[in-house]
Amino acid sequence: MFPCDFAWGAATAAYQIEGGWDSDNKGPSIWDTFCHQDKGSRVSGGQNADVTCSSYVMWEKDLQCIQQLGLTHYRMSLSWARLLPDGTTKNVNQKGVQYYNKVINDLLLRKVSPMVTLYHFDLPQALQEQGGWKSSNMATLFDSYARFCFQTFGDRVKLWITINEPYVCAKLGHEDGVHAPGVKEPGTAAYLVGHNMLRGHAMAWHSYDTLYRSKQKGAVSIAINSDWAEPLDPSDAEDVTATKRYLAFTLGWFAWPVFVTGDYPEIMRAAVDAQSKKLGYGGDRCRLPTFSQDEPAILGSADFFALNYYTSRKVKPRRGSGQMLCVKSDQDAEDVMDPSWPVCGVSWLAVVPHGLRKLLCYVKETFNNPEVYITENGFAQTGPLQMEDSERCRFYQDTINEVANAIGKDGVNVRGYFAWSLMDNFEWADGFSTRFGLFHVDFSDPERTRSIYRSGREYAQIISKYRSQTSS
Ligand code: GBH
Repeated sequence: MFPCDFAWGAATAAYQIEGGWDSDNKGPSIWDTFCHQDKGSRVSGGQNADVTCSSYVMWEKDLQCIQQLGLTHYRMSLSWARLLPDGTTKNVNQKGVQYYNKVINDLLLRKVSPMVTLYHFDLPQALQEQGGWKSSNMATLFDSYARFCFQTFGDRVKLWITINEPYVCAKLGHEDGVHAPGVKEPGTAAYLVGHNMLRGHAMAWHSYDTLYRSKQKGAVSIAINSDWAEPLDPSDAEDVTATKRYLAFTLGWFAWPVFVTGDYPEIMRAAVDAQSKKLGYGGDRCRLPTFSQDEPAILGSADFFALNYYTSRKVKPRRGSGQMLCVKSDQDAEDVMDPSWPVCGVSWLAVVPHGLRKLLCYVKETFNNPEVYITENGFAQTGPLQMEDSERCRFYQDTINEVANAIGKDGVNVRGYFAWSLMDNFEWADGFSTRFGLFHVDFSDPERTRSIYRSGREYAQIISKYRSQTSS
């Protein structure tokens, strides 16, 4: 039921695992700045990822973990500011190039294929100072960085993700201000940032398509995060419409332009425009931008669908606070959890494995049956350390079963699954208190010793079971 070349992976991101934040000429990123500013008040416990798992100096330990799990693929991200300290290709940091060359070569030597994300939240601070993602020319700067990476690593890397979760960067980074760069400009900045990220992504995809594809024969996409959502009361027409709006503002915001029309979902644009009008905000269309015909097309700018799924919601229309200018208020949907869903670790993560199967079916129907990689999915642990994490074992069994059914029974073209995460790491605003790893990392130990959780052994067994079925 899993194809023989199915990608069995685990994922990480540079800022969350590397450390070495100022080693060997690396430039600071917006996450370095965010964690260091205001006496560390931005992140839980004043923590930062200056050292974190120390993968910049302990990569071999990660490689051992990868091998112990029997992964066929490893999803990692490149630190833009490690490669290009001021963000531009005028100044290349050879130490950074050497580091990623070693990682990629070590993986290939062990027959593990890298999937490489160019951008996972960590913009070079130098580019933030020129306006960051709010500024229109970030798109071309990103394109130059992407070309540099294709040129430098593309002879060996065949799976690329341009940008991880533009939704999170746009909304948590520029509306809620709980992620770097900590901008709080509700109702305007998030749409602008999302827009420039889509433009940058499309430019990079076209660069790959015209300059590298024929030689390198890889595939490029953008990783989009979305909850699965269902109407709270399926017989209530308002709940049904609110659910459509909910999905239009999460998955649709980024997937619709790339896979369906080259523009934002109509439901989304109509909602933003109506709200703008109601609040007297400068007439139609001025908050949610439009794409220019003179730039590389957004439509068709992905070779597969990259989906990050963590949880599900039940949806009804929003009550009150319709007077606020913000994404939530445009979206006009209130989301709740079903009381029967267990919540793991963090408060937002209701454990709903069957939601993944439904979301996969929705992706198949809505986006014309694309190849899908589940680029992230995971289960968090907080509080006392539990090495015998039977709930997470159960979670991986159930989830992978749902993926098997999506493939076998629903005919979804799922090509791979990446667990988040290979190891415990710096969980953004939550710091180290939230543990997503298949390996535990002891952050009080200078050696940053990695130890496998029971769920890591479980995942390794699942992989080996399915691989032996398909290879015989
Ligand atoms: C992913 O985002 C990230 O790509 C990854 O780096 C991260 O470590 C992983 O998830 C685990 O969190 O606190 O109520 O505002 C997942 C998508 C969107 C999930 C924002 C958490 C915050 C909800 N995330 N959401 S809330």
